[in-house]
Amino acid sequence: MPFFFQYVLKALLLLVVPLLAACDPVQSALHPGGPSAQAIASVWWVMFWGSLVILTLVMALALIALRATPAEKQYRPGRWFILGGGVLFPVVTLTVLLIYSFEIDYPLFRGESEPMNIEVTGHQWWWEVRYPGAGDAEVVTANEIHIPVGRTVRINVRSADVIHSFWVPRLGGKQDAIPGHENPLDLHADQPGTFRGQCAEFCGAQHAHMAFWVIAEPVERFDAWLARQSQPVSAPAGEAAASRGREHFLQVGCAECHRIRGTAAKGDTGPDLTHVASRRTLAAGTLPMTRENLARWISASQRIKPGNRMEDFSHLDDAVVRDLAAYLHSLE
Ligand code: HEC
Ligand SMILES: [Cu+2]
Repeated sequence: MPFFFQYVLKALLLLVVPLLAACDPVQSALHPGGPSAQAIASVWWVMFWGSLVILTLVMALALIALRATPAEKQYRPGRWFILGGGVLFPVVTLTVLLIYSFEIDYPLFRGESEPMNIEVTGHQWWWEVRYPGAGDAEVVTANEIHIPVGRTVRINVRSADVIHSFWVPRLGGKQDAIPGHENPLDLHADQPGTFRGQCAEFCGAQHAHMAFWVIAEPVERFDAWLARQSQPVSAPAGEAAASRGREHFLQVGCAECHRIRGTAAKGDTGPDLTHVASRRTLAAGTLPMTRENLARWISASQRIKPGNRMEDFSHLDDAVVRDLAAYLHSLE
């Protein structure tokens, strides 16, 4: 009995994890923020209550069987009982649930005729976000997707290396990012809000640090954001540290991997840093965006996110790192 007790205790402890996780709805599929997530959540609840009812029924029958007296155990159920419970019941239940989930799922893939397009590319281990536009009007950012409230947005999901999976639980289902292939996913937010997303397909060492944010805002705010993001940077005004940082950026090798529109930095293997300081986080949700964290990231990126594809710069002088951080922090 104490043995059995241990298992029960462990099972209860395991149950606490999802219960606690559900306290923070920032990334919960059960707190939908738009119609497709709403549809998915209703399927989830129907399946949940359906299986709970069936489980209770089966457990009750098992309990009755266990407690049967020897005389009662002689009872043999008739053929109809077996056929009804073993064949008819599952076939009918599963068919009904199948048709119901098709009914709900189908509209999720039909989409709107003229959605707004955003290209999202998964990289080990960050997300590139591109708002197509002609020439300089093209906006490129990373790990943060702004969308207008009340409009359907088509995310064209791609990958630059391995298979990733794009998932914003509060806004919709998952879509795989497959190399050499483009998969669409329509998102729609009913209300302004900030929704966390996460890579949902194991893609290597730093898979867990491959998060992103979707920020749904009223159309005017979204338009203002997009207009600002499409601007190249101008020479840093004010602080001398920032101007020095700008020089370092071009000299120590950052520009080989990063683009800063309006400067000679044109690399494209790392995130576009043109407006890096306007983002909420650094390195795909790993650190909050602050000037101190920019410095920490530059000098210790391989300690903070081991194995990530940014070269190690731990050899840089503290003063250089501080200047670089001052410069990047001025890029709003
Ligand atoms: C070999 C290519 C490479 C070089 C050189 C490089 N980076 Fe990076 N950098 C990356 C990659 C890749 C990432 C994304 C890392 C991740 O999140 O997994 C990144 C991320 C960053 C980020 C976070 C951006 C964001 O939005 O999350 C900053 C800031 C940054 N690098 C600054 C620098 C600075 C400053 C230098 C020069 C001292 C530099 N990088 C040199 C490849 C590079
Ligand atoms: Cu991934």
